[in-house]
Amino acid sequence: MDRKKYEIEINSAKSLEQLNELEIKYLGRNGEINKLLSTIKDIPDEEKREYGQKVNLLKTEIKKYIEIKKLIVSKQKSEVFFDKTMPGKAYPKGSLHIVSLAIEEITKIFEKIGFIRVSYPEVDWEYGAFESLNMPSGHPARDDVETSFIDVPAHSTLGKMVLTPHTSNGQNREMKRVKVPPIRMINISKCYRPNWDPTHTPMFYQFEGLCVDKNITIANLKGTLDYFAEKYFGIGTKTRLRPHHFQFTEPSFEVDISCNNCQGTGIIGHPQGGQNQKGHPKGVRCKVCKSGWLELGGTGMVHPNVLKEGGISSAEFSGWAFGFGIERVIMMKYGLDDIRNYYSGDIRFLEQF
Ligand code: FA5
Repeated sequence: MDRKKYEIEINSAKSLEQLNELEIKYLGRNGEINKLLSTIKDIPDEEKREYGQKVNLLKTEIKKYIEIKKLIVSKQKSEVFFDKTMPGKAYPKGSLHIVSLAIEEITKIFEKIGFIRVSYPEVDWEYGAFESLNMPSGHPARDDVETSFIDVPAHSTLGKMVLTPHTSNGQNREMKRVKVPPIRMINISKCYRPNWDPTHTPMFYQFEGLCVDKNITIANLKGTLDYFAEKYFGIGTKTRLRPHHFQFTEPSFEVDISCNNCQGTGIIGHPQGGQNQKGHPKGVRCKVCKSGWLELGGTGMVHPNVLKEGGISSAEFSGWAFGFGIERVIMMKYGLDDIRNYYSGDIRFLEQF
């Protein structure tokens, strides 16, 4: 159906009667939408789902369009005659943004195991974003996180002002706030990096976990990651750690979670099961992960220099930290392919959540 056609028709309607007629024309039992839906039998099987989704989206759009136009027309009419006895119009309801929903959910998951939600500045000094994290001025690791600087005079000891490229700037602040561990922090804040592609936006959110206490080990870290993965992504989701490098953790890891689309096998099984000629399970490669695993983000044991800078003795205490992207976990949970949609302001996308 020509999308412009219905827009023009609905827009040029001048009365509620005309709009009612258009409603029947498009949404009625013999209307255009049902005609489109009735042709679904002629669509190839693999395209049926997408076709159905598109027609349903169109239906919602037309419904909304007519609803809004009816409001406009009745308002114009009411300027002439206002009937106080008419029932009120039901305005479309708003809802929380997909990122706000995820922040609420993640906060609750960590609060349940004693973590305290904090929010540290998204505009900070170089000291918080780098120096306090074992990345002295001029250190090449600083280039790994491309940074936007604010055009104000530098602080004599804290350096230049930056838009924080990660939530790790909260680590030093939290250590200095708590002074003596235990620390169980979940820091959720906006971060900024000059990127723009399907998996990167210039503004994005990270959530940073920090746990410091006596006898904290990688086993605690792994247990917490497993707990988070099962709560957020669903029962049965597993995590694995791969060696990596961050200047502020030692040892450092990348965390992967098992893909729920293929149950971590990387293969969508053949209905009859069995093995192919090479002895691999029969089936096709999973389109979501390709390998059975999806990359979640960075983690590791807090570097002794970072503890020291926060005023905490590394002889007495140890800790771990992680930093994951909120947009990325949403993407992984719902199988989305472009995080730029989150910020497009397109209500049709946002209404799905
Ligand atoms: C860091 O930012 C580390 N600070 C994480 C960390 C914390 C490691 C504590 C160890 C201990 P990285 O640059 O990999 O790491 O970013 C972490 C996550 O942020 C990425 O996996 C990604 O999900 C998200 N991310 C990074 N840049 C962007 C961007 N431009 N848009 C959206 N998400 C992003």
